[in-house]
Amino acid sequence: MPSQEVLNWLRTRFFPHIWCPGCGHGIIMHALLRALVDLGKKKEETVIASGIGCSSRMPGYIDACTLHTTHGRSLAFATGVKLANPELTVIDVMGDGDCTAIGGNHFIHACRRNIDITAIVMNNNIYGMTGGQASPTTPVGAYATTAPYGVLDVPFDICKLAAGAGASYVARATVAHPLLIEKYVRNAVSKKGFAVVEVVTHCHTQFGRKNKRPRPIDNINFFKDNSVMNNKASNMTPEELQGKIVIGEFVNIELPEYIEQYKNLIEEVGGNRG
Ligand SMILES: Cc1ncc(C[n+]2csc(CCOP(=O)(O)OP(=O)(O)O)c2C)c(N)n1
Ligand code: SF4
Ligand SMILES: [Mg+2]
Repeated sequence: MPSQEVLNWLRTRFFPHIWCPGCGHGIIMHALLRALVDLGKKKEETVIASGIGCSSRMPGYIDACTLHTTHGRSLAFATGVKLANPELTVIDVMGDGDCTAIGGNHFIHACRRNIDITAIVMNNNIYGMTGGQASPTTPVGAYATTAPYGVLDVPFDICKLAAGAGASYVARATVAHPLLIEKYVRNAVSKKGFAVVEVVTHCHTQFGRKNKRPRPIDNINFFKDNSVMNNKASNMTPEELQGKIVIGEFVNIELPEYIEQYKNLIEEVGGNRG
């Protein structure tokens, strides 16, 4: 049962929510709210943006300053909000389709820009909302409505993508590790720079029923049985890591933050003009 402090962050007037019973997205929302409560954040200073998708319905249920934007474009909205008022805590919640397919370009450029925003990517390996089409993170061989004989395309590793594109914080947990999600979200929100938390989650309705994990618990057990912490993974061979989900913090570095650089530039250019 959520604490009263967490319940205060919910727009219960919009319940029942649209998520299928047992959908992983609710576990992530709870962990996010616990992290915000822990950090002592204020609703009026916290912005939660999203695109479109089952995952992207999350801001509708959170009693903060929320934006439900267009599919794949939420990072552009979040960037605008943060630039307009850098004092705000800005969090962008996205699905794997939202973030790495239609929004892939926004994502990599937000990483390299290093603006102080937290991106939470809810990776259920599928387009849940639209009926189970394959996404850029659907594993090779998995079944989807657009891949009735199994997917051929090699999936993106979201954390490697974010690290390669220059994000200053990158971590991964699964919905079988809710305390890790909470911890990584706390660290990400506290980070000055672009921070990415990938949460491996399940869509038992669209992905699970085609891939032998039709019940929520099948997926939680799968994540528990197949996750490996990154310090342990670093001593494993590629063969041993086959099919494993490596979890942990991958990047946690200090880099020049975009708004601070922007402010410096304005001062410099303004000074030269005089
Ligand atoms: C411009 C645009 N293209 C396509 C869609 C249709 N659409 C809505 S949600 C979605 C995919 C959602 O998948 P994901 O982001 O992984 O979220 P999930 O539902 O799995 O949580 C798509 C393709 C749209 N709404 N707008
Ligand atoms: S369709 Fe999938 S992602 Fe969407 S609410 Fe149901 S279980 Fe969750
Ligand atoms: Mg998805």
